[in-house]
Amino acid sequence: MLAGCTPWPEEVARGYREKGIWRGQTMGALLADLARRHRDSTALIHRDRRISYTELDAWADRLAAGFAAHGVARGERVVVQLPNTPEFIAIVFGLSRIGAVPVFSLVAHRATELTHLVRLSGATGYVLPESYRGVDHLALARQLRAATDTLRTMFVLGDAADGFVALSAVEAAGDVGRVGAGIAAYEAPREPMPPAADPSDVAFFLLSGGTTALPKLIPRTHDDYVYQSELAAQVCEMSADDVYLAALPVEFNFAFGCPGVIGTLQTGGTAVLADTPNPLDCFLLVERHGVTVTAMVPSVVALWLDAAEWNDADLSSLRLVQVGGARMTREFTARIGPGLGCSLQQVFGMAEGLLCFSRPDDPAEAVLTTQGRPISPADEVLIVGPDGDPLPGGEIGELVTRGPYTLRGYYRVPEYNARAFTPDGFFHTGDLARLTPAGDLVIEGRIKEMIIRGGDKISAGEVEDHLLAHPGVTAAAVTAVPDDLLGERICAHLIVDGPAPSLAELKRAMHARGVADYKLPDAVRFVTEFPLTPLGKIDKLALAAAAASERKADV
Ligand code: OOB
Repeated sequence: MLAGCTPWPEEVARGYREKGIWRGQTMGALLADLARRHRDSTALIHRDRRISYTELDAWADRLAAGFAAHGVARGERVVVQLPNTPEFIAIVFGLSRIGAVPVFSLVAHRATELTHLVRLSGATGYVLPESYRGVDHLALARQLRAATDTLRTMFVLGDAADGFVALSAVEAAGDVGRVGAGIAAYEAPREPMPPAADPSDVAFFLLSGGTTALPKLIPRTHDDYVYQSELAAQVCEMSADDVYLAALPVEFNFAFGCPGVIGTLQTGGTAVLADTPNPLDCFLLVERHGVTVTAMVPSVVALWLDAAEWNDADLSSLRLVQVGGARMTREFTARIGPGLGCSLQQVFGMAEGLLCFSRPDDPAEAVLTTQGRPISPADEVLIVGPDGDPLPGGEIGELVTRGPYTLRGYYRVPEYNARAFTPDGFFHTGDLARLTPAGDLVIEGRIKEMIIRGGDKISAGEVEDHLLAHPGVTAAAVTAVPDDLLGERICAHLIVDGPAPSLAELKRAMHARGVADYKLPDAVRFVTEFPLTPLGKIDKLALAAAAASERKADV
């Protein structure tokens, strides 16, 4: 396994293989297999483009050979930052075929986050859009190259500019170069590809929602991901007739493989890639392509529900809407099925692994009020107290888990891993949960310092660090405050020396530092001292409660 990653213990891995949980298939080989089975069926739709399984496979091959021809070697990391496009999918498969490891960056990431990702991963390559939503990504990339040491090649989706390699040139190099494991190889055998990746090795890195200052890298192996997305598709009863809408960004685990695009392909279905999750864009796609399944975060569902009330789009093809990523009230979940005319599936998930789904035949009340059960019988889930000991049934405690698709360690952070994992490999999720008598999981809160703003996860510590860099700010604490639309918003509690900066000033300064916009604080309060817990730590619960009560008083 790639150095810096923590493998599953040998005997555990052997058990997973013997039980057929891990099939020994790489993502690249999976696509070749799917192309053999589903040939001319439509794999991907984006705007007016339709890409068949055969085409996707041949495309991944050309990219694989092209990346290899451009010096991308097995085991090397390549940061991939692209909007929802077929290129994203083809590139991930292509890189995987040569054993290179994509690092999934969010499109919203800016210089600060990208610099961190390149440094932490030691990436030699970076795939980026030319520009996206008014942001000049070429300029960002130049800044990134100057700030980091390892980046060798920057691949751009768009026209070639000085210092960049156009993806079209990568493909062209692949066309005349080597062709590998895909079915194209059988039709046109040429030079052999570099040795294929090992199924137990890392296929790509996902990003953690972030509880520490900056995101950590989550190694996902071929074995574990091929299993996860296939199983998720089974639980969702997916078939070749299903049309999945990737309304959320595909770099988000939910839309990529829960079952997402990958699970849809594994059952021979069609994945439609949306440019935005906005209801008006997505309703057109549902109508046009007969979408049957989609996945959303609660704040997006809220927009869909409002829009569905006055919009007369025909959503009758929808059969299942998966909703997860943040907490929902029963009042809210009860609106989803009737409002969209389909079944609701609650999902508790994390990029780190564990997925819990409610099942189609669960009692209606359980679907409305719980996050269901782990998708794999091999998932182990415990609710533990502060001392780490399992709590009696029904009590609220921290959710810890291990299993065949849950990581055993983040990349290159051994000290952090020593705290986040028990010696026997259970991962501390930082989520507070309980189990119902029927065995369903209910998320009750979290102990990790994370804010869930709409679909975005923000680490309090990271925002605090940026605020502390502002002149005059002597202490900063960041908490969530409840919000009707987004679930939570970001509140900065500051102690300042001198004149208090305005919220707009703080936001401008953070933006100028190259921080992604979704992390900018929504509110600021100034205090003269922080309340402390009995252990002498900043009492964030008290701060959040004070902010919430002031907000109520304002209304
Ligand atoms: C998904 O993944 P991440 O990695 O962005 O965030 C994981 C965290 C969890 O630890 C939990 O704090 C929160 O998001 N979360 C939920 C939730 N689902 C996730 N909190 C309450 N209720 C839920 N249903 O968010 C993710 C990944 C795959 C599928 C779905 C969601």
